[in-house]
Amino acid sequence: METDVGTAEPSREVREEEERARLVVVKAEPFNAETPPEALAEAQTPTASFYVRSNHPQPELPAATHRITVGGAVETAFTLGLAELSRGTLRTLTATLECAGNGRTSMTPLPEGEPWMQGALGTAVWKGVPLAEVLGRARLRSDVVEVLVEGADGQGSKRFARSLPLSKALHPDTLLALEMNGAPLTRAHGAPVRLLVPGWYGMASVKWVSRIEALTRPFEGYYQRERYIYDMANGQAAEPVTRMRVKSLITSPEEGERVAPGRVVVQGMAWSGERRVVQVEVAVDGGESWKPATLLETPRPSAWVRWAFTWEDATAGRHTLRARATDEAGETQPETAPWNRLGYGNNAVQVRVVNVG
Ligand SMILES: Nc1nc2c(c(=O)[nH]1)N[C@H]1C(S)=C(S)[C@@H](COP(=O)(O)O)O[C@H]1N2
Ligand SMILES: [Mo]
Repeated sequence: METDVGTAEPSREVREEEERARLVVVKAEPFNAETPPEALAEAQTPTASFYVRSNHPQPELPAATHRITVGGAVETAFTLGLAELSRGTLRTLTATLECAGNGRTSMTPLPEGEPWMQGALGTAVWKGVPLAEVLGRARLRSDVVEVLVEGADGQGSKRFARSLPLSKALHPDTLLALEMNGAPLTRAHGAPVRLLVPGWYGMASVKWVSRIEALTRPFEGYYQRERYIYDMANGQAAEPVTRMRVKSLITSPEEGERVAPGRVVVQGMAWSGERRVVQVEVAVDGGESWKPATLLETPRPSAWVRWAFTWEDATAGRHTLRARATDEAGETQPETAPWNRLGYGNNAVQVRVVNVG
């Protein structure tokens, strides 16, 4: 059969070009890019606009032949192909991913690391098989404490690998994800299979999964012990970065936008790890005059909730807007997040400047 160039599917290179065109590039190689502000205003982030965070060049794994090695402290070690994995119990869920370094550029003094503003964030619908199902087949030994999941990127000790405590590894929402937003994963997001750990900062959701190992001792690897830790640089032992802290963002009006005086609808989203957000408040023009916003959806665990606030009497001039979320455990966003050497977990209240008139 002849190939009709005019109607052929765009090549992978062309698709990747398009993908990059819709992102705010932070670094070209390895590719790191933010979700653009207009995409953050959508309830679900389109895959082509979803932020990409990679510590190494993206591996290209052939879906047809890729196999995951499952071993360690298990009764039955085996390898698993993608066709076989996809015959497991498929689960679909909506989850927000935020990079632990999101918002790093507003920490003072500026920590080392990728200069993320607020766009290392997105919400997608994920489909996959619970990691617990695969671990069940392997039958974990009774002395297992953690489960290690390794990607196919990075060399030697810098191979991207992360462990999860057993309880999180066995949680039914922790998935070996095959699909994102109703389509097979793209290479940038971990094709053909990634881990999805709802409620935790993005580093836990290992892309390009190649190996799963049951451990009887805590994992000491580079991306577990040297990175993704809250190092307060005060001589105290560093704490691991885990769940996403309670946070909200304003998506409309956009930064520096000019709006008409009178009634202005302020919109945004809020999330808090595996917890539900119960309240979002908005303050206009500094001070402590916080007023409740309306949640536009029933809050769900592990996914952001959209909210709106009507600013009734906006007068001409420059104004500031702030949003502040509180979760079901009573945790509220701080004015300033605790500074740490690697600049993680910045969930401080943001200031949005708007011009009225
Ligand atoms: N194999 C592998 N998995 C990885 C990473 C990586 O560098 N290599 N980066 C992690 C980090 S820090 C984040 S925030 C998320 C980002 O996922 P995304 O690129 O699909 O948005 O992937 C995580 N999984
Ligand atoms: Mo990240």
